[in-house]
Amino acid sequence: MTILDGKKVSNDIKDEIAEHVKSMVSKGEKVPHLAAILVGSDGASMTYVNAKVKACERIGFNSTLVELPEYTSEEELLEKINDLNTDPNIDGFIVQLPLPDQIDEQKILMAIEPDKDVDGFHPTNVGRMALDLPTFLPATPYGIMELLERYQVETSGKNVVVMGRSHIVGRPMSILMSQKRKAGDATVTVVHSRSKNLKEVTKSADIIVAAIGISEFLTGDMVKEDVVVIDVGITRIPDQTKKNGYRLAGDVEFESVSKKASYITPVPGGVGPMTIAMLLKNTLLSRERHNNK
Ligand code: L34
Repeated sequence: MTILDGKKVSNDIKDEIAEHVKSMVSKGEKVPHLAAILVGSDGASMTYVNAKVKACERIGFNSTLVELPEYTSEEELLEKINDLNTDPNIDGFIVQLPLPDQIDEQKILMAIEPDKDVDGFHPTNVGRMALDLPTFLPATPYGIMELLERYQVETSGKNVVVMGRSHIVGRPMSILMSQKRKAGDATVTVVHSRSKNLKEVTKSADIIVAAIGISEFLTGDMVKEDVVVIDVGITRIPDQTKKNGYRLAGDVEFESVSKKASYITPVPGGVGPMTIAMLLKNTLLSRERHNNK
């Protein structure tokens, strides 16, 4: 069994980007500038956004963190987005999800200028992804593709089962892995909460991408020998033996599934850090595109 070490690979990617930034600086070019909007103070969201800002510092990007209170109105958030859309110093920005209930997420994502949408969530960029046109790939799926590629996991002709159909992970993963591309050319099945005979389907999978958001849902008895498992889930489980009061659990029961797997991502240290690395990669791409305009 080989651990797909997202922590290590994400550090490699960050080092590569940092090198690139150095050369930009030496040529007197502007360095990439990422902004993130965080609405409210959800603990997990704060952790992820802070990690994004810290990663920018580490690799020499400029970053801006816009923190808005939980009670922010949709209109106020749209105003902030407009500011960032029109600010020539910002190459790319994200609005961290989830958003509070008073804000319509779809409306917000559609307000982001596709040219600065380094999350790849705008319908224009989702459409471009589906048509295999150059675009910003959503960071989590992009990170999974990169991880599979760097570990040279064979995907061509393999049976891939994507568990979950979210707009952020499941749906784009199913599209990317069926495309003619690196880590693609797979035969993809999407399962979700209405699927029947789930175990039968997962047992037939060569590769499983678990992105349903139910902790430790996928167990050893649901997979075949030598399966490749990508665990996208990350849930905080209250645990008084931990100093922060919780432990992190994925959608996969690591203990039983890892015994059968040929490759598996851990939680933490798997998909999460890759998400951050690929966001940085998209921001670099955005800067380069702006340079060439
Ligand atoms: N707009 N919202 C937007 N873009 C995104 O790409 C995200 N996502 C998801 C939630 N909302 C978003 C993230 O950033 C999930 N996500 C994310 C990013 C980083 C990590 C996990 C999820 C991460 O770094 N995880 C660490 C553990 C961090 C911890 O201690 O909690 C890991 O090793 O998995």
